[in-house]
Amino acid sequence: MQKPTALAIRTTLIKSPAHPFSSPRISRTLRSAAILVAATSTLTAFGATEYGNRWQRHRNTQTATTTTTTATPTPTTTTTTTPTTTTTATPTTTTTATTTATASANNYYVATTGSDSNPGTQAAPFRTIKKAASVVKPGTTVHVAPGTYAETITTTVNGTASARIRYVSDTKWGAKIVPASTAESMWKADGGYTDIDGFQVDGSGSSTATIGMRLTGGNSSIKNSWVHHVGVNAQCNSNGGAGMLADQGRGQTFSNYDFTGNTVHDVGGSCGWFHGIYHSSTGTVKNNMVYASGQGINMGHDSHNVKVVNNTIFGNANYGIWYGGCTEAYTSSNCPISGHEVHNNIIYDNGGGIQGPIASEDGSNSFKNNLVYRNTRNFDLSPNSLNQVSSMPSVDPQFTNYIRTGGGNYHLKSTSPAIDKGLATNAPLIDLDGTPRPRGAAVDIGAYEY
Ligand SMILES: [Ca+2]
Repeated sequence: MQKPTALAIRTTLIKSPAHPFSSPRISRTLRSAAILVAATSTLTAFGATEYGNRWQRHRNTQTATTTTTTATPTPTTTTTTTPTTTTTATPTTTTTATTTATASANNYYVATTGSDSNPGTQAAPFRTIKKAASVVKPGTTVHVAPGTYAETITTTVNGTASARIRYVSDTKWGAKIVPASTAESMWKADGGYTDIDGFQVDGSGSSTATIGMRLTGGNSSIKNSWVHHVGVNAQCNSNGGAGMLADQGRGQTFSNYDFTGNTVHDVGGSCGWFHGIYHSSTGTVKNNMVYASGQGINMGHDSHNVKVVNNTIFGNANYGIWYGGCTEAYTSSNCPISGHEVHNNIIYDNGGGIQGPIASEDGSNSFKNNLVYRNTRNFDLSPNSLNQVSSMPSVDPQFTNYIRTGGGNYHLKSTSPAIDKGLATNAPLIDLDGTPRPRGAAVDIGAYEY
């Protein structure tokens, strides 16, 4: 083995808190377990063990500590329109499938005034999302009325490509999920072809819920949701956590997850084992705002071909965007960190900017038109990846009212250098407010189009 350089050692230490699956033996065992367990539909029990093991080998490099961030919890878009029936939000296959499903769907309704002995109609709704999830079929839409739902939700029924299952908060952020048990995940979507749209998840009432929403069934999405204060009371250790998480990657049974239009903040305090959005498979991360968390957007485990586009990421204790995961469990020949497209993102005022692996990285990841500014280190990338960087000058993006801990206004000022400087390729067709994109001469950088 080549003797590591000082730079390699330094970077390994920096990335290690977020770095999963260091052992090939553990990883292979977990892969086998994943396939077996998925086949028997008992992923719930599998989740905690797998997730915990990911970080086990890196405990010795952990340096951050847990703190409780006291950010203002209400983002600027609270009063915007209901996203649930708008199918133009995501220019991916998800949108098309959702439209098809809606046209042929049966519908169930859930409200805090309902009862699980009701038939689940609009006139006589269920009381719990859990009850609705037990009766859905491919093509079903579950409409959830505003109110607080103290539930630990596991959804297991699979939709299909042409008949997705949708869980919709009929008022954006109006249906609020709060912890009801000591479960690791507050909402775990094990069924595939599932869309979760417009919910609020508030984990502040639990010290054991370390994942807000988790997708494991493949071909699924979380859209337009607000996940906050997850893991802020948890121990900062290698068990880690995330506001939103997509599991199952290369060589495993399921893939293709989309995170679009979400606001995620206060996940894990300053703990480097916690992530706003953690993606370990294929898919997209677009139009999200992620802040005041341990890390911002993390593509670990077996992530590859993830399109991370038009996100606004600020004020996270560690990296804004981190990618990698295979560098120790695999060699570059069987698990290159490949095909990531990190474009049009604002990465501002984080502990680090964009960081990736030194080895096992084939130069196919691209980092274009990102505005990376005022991070402790803006770029911490391998030579292969640095060759793929085409970024804006490192200048102030000029938010309307920047507050590091949240509660500011993260739209662009008219003089912002981010305006009209994004790439059109893979850019979402609307912005985080639902405004059509592009507006003006070209796509802007960040989650909001000026
Ligand atoms: Ca524009």
